Amino acid sequence: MDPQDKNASTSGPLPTVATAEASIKRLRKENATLRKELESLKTSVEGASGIEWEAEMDRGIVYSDGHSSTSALSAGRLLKQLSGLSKARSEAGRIRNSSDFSYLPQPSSDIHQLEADYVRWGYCLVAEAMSISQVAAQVDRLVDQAAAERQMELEAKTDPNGSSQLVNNLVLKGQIFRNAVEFSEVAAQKGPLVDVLLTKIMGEGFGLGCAHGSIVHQGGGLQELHIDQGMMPMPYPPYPFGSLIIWCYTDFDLESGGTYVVPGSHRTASGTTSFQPSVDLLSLVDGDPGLVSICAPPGTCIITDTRVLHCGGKRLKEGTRYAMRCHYNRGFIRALHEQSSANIHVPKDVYDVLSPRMKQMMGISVYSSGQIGEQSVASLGSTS
Ligand SMILES: O=C(O)CCC(=O)C(=O)O
Ligand SMILES: [Fe+2]
Repeated sequence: MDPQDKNASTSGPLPTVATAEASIKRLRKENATLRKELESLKTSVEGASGIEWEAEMDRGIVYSDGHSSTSALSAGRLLKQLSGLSKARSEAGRIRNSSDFSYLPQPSSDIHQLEADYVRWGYCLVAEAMSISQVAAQVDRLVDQAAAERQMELEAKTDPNGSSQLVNNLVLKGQIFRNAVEFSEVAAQKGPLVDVLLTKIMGEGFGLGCAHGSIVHQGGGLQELHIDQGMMPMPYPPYPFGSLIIWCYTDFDLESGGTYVVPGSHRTASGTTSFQPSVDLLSLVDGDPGLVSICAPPGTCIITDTRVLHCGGKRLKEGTRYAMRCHYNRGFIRALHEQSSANIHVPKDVYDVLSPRMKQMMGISVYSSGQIGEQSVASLGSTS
């Protein structure tokens, strides 16, 4: 050992450096102990639930809710608890503007704020996502298309008294809408920011479920409270399957028929999805802040988690609420939605101008975001 350096701040003899062999031996031993510990911590899947194979085989093919052939409607059965509630609350004046609550999402361009709002409340509001002139161009085309569909008596009505109209399959009805659907800055100045957020939510290569124009006149627009992944069999994993986004073309608030939402009804802080087979949905609706109407100026893009309880709001005042609603799904989920038939027939003149991304979003081209699953195992290398 070298003589001790008297200038060193340490006192006493310097430690002896172990030889490489001794270190390797010690680390090998430590490694073996840790591996053993890990093994003992792994719980066996077998026998964990106490359910016997015989009984399970006897039950046959059933989902957890016991309705095999209609399990995709399991959320619907639960939502029956809330049937008529949005109407009753609207008539009783029990729905408040989201702007009454300073802690609820406000329009923002700050990605950290937007992500925080989305995580905490199940939605966020991208400020000035479309400019006023971009909104005007979209509304012009939508109004035109809606009039043509009425004239041909082909319009989709969502209220029996004609107080609203849906213009389905917008991707087939104009480049201006396709540009918005694929977040081009030509149609939406903050489209790229919306794209980044949706990619964070659903992963790369997410697809389009539907894109439609929503036209709501006075007295129209009210829907039953629902979640947008209701067609998925329960129980749900701790993440959303998709995201509905709403491009606000006109003002959103209680009087205008702004979307009703139960902020925070999508998940708990620990990440569990609130919407479970045993959940008391009314207690979710009556929590804090309860049922509110989203307030946002024209040009805002509302991004929602498909697990959050919400519904179309009733327009109380004169005039018309215009919006475009686009539902996106994780890439492996087939691009379809109850209101969309966009992929059943794509006219050749439209097909010819679809961008590669639009085709991918519509499920027309192969979904593959590179290496997936078993294909990528080799690239992981050895873990031992
Ligand atoms: O238009 C709205 O405000 C909400 C619509 C909605 O919830 C839906 O289409 O799933
Ligand atoms: Fe919805």
